[in-house]
Amino acid sequence: MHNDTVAAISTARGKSGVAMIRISGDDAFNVAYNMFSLPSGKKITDPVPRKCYYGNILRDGMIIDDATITYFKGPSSFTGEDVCEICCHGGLYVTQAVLEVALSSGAKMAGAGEFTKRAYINGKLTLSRAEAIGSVIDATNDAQLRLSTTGARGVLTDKLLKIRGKMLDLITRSYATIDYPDEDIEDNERGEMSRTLNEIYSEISVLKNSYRASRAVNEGIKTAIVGKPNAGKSSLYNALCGDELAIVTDIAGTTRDIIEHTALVGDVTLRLADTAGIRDTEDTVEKIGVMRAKEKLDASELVLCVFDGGEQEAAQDYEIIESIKGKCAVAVINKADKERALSNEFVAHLYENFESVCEISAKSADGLDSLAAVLNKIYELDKIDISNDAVIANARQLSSVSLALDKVYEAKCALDMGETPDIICFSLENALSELDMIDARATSEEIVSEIFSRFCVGK
Ligand SMILES: Nc1nc2c(ncn2[C@@H]2O[C@H](COP(=O)(O)OP(=O)(O)OP(=O)(O)O)[C@@H](O)[C@H]2O)c(=O)[nH]1
Ligand SMILES: [Mg+2]
Repeated sequence: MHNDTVAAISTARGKSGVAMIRISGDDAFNVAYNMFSLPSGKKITDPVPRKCYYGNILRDGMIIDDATITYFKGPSSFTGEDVCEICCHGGLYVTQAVLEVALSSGAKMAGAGEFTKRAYINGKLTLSRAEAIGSVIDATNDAQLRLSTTGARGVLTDKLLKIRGKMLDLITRSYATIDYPDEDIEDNERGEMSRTLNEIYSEISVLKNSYRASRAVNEGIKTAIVGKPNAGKSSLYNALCGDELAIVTDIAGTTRDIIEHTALVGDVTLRLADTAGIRDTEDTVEKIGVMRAKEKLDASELVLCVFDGGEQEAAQDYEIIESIKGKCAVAVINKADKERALSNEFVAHLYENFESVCEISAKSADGLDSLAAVLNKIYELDKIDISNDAVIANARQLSSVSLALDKVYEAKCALDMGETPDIICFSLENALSELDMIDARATSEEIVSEIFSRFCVGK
């Protein structure tokens, strides 16, 4: 179905030492053969797969660049088809020229994500692995890279296969009883099935719950840093971002505009916003800043509420605590390098009102590791090893896993209520097909196309 031959530049556009043009399909070798010759001028007629040859790229018989070429004979290639990879010089013009020679030699231009889509269609990759490869490319920090690499290695796929095996086994056992309708499921068989069902239920629950952690890593958490003026919000923002992005002075009311940046704290990606110190003010510009700070607080998923540990608490501190009610918020007692002037009573109040309290010095960066540990705990990254554990990586996978869990629950209830095996099987089969959507044993062409269209051309 997909054996037409396609080509694209697989490396990023821009000047670089080397660029790679990938050609995949039945005619990959013919296309490459037409445009490539060895330094002696000879053609390669019978290439050794996976061996890299050096030579020249020819356009109408003229050398336009020197390059290497590697032939991967299908199915032992990324796409599962015959593939030729040409590495030429990485100038914008030369790369485009080499691609155009491939296109004029019979290849078609590959669409977005086409190579990965072909790999998926040819059974080289499951859908969740293909998605994870996309995330490896998109990763902007170490936690995202570790999480995506785990998915790309097939850890989720393997976990799903194991759960699938247990479900199939249960279905087979239930069918065995259906074949002998006069016989009910025996008590010991019912007990055994119930144990397996509970196991399946808890394994799928763990997967479902892992989405909280993976979302914190991949998508990031909208976070507002709030507090009264001079508490050290901008200093904390700079410390977390690892750069002096926000202006810090000892003048109360320094920050007015919202400044936003992404920072990795622990394994959590924070989409951080530094805001104006919240207080009553007559200054027109600061007033707007305070209003924006309050709006940002309302719109954020997580609030880092900064208190100046070196000063006695003020009425504003209590007001700010009131405004975070109902939100996920961490109290950050700053300026730990100074003598503590906050009252014990106030600190106790913080413990009552916040998810967690940590003490730091934004100036010296002391205590930031405890803030990282608090965030890992809130987003359950203390329970999951993103370098090794199977996790649900996106909303599509979450939806399938949630529906599968509901169906397993239905099967559990049916079994507990002494229902007949066909009813239990019905729920289990539904659960199985929901679970199968994740690795696309049963996903529609439309969903598959939508997933791969998010990839760049050349991937
Ligand atoms: N000793 C000490 N001083 C700090 C610490 N963090 C911030 N400061 C000082 O506190 C003052 C205010 O810091 P900022 O980071 O500008 O405070 P802010 O909360 O952003 O202030 P506004 O933008 O005015 O609301 C500056 O003089 C900082 O150097 C700290 O951990 N220890
Ligand atoms: Mg500030």
